[in-house]
Amino acid sequence: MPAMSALDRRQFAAFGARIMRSSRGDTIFALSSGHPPAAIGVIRISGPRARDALKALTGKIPEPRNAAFARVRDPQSGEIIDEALALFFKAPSSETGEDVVELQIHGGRAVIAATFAALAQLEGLRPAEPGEFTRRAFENGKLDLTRIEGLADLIYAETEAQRRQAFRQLAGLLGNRAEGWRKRLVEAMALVEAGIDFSDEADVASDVTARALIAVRELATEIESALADAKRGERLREGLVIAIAGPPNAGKSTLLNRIARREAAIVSPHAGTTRDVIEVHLDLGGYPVTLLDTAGIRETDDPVEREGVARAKARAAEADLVLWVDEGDAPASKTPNAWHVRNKIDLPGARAAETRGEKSFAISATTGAGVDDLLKALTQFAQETFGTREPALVTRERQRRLLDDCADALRRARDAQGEDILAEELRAAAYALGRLTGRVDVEDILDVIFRDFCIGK
Ligand SMILES: Nc1nc2c(ncn2[C@@H]2O[C@H](COP(=O)(O)OP(=O)(O)OP(=O)(O)O)[C@@H](O)[C@H]2O)c(=O)[nH]1
Ligand SMILES: [Mg+2]
Repeated sequence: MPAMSALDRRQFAAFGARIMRSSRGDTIFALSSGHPPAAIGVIRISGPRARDALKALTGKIPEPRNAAFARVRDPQSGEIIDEALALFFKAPSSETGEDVVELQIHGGRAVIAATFAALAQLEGLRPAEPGEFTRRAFENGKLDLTRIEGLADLIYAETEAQRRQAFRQLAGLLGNRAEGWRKRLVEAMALVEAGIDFSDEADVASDVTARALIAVRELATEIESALADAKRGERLREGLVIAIAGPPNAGKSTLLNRIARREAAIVSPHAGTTRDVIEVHLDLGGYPVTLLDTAGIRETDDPVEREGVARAKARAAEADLVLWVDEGDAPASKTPNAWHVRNKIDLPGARAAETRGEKSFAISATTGAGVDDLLKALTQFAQETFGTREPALVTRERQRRLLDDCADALRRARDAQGEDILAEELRAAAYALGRLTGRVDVEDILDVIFRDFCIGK
């Protein structure tokens, strides 16, 4: 290896310092509640000096998990900053697995600033970096990666269905399944390894290998069926996309505004008003929906409008559903996932709705006639997309990729020629599951299992 240059060394030292800074030795603090001002502000402190910090600021340590009234003082001047509720959680029974203090103070900017300043004076304390509390919870084995993803989704959940899905993930729906799969996989690996050990006794070897292969087939089937879910978990996280498209001046923007109950898009009698794609977020019966208003589709020489039309077509092509709005009863656009919405039925001469094979609606975006029926049908569409089957296990692309890797390795294991290759594919499968939860070092587990296996056998 070539010698390090001075620059390399400096970078290396800086890297080391960063690692040291984020090391477990530090005690961190942060405002865990929302932006001030608010009635209450919750400051969390985590780390080996959390207890000392509480003592320094309030002069007392309440019984673990019991709330106590406390006066928060500046430790240098002794001046009272605020009156608070203090809680102490003793390691490892805390959110992060370390000693944790929660101070509930008044949520004013100056109160929080003064408390932060008091904490920063204390030795060994520093403000937390984003996500650092959760990171410590992970490092201390409190939460695996799938639960952390559930936690993040719970914080960002906007609708009931999203909240339920996020909560299931936080409670360990996928994490527990993956852990169970990994244990069975490790058992199969132990069998294969035993087969290799007994390779001079042919019947014993083929018997244990056959048992391992049965387990591999079962696992492959279960993981494949978890993956065959039409990606509804990911879709629920992201929400359904419904695009309003159609010729210019059909009343697309008027319809969007009526459904959104606000003037999100500009409406005008000029054809070609909407250029950019306008998005509004809706909660339809608990399901998240992004409704798009797009430029009226027509041939045009105006370069800006042409770009708008190109965007409209692209977004409509990617949408889960297109509402094709026009003024006649021309069939919906060729897209298979389009519903036909005939608008302006309030105008004299407009004919009554005609029912056809496809979904078809007759509305007036201006008066609102027929819009409730359209919304009911959209809600039902969302329900059918998300809600009819059992909850999805996979809710993120990352999880799907790793389960795909695992299933691929299991399929290769199934067809492997020879125990060595079989063992290697099972190791790859276990590695993918280990990365999914992030909780275990696969190699460590193997060492333990094999040691036990040899002693026990
Ligand atoms: N009578 C009647 N007029 C409507 C109705 N819906 C929209 N309009 C009118 O039709 C005109 C065009 O409406 P917009 O909502 O801007 O139409 P658009 O489809 O978004 O048009 P572009 O953005 O140009 O493609 C406006 O003058 C609206 O007031 C309706 O249901 N009844
Ligand atoms: Mg428009």
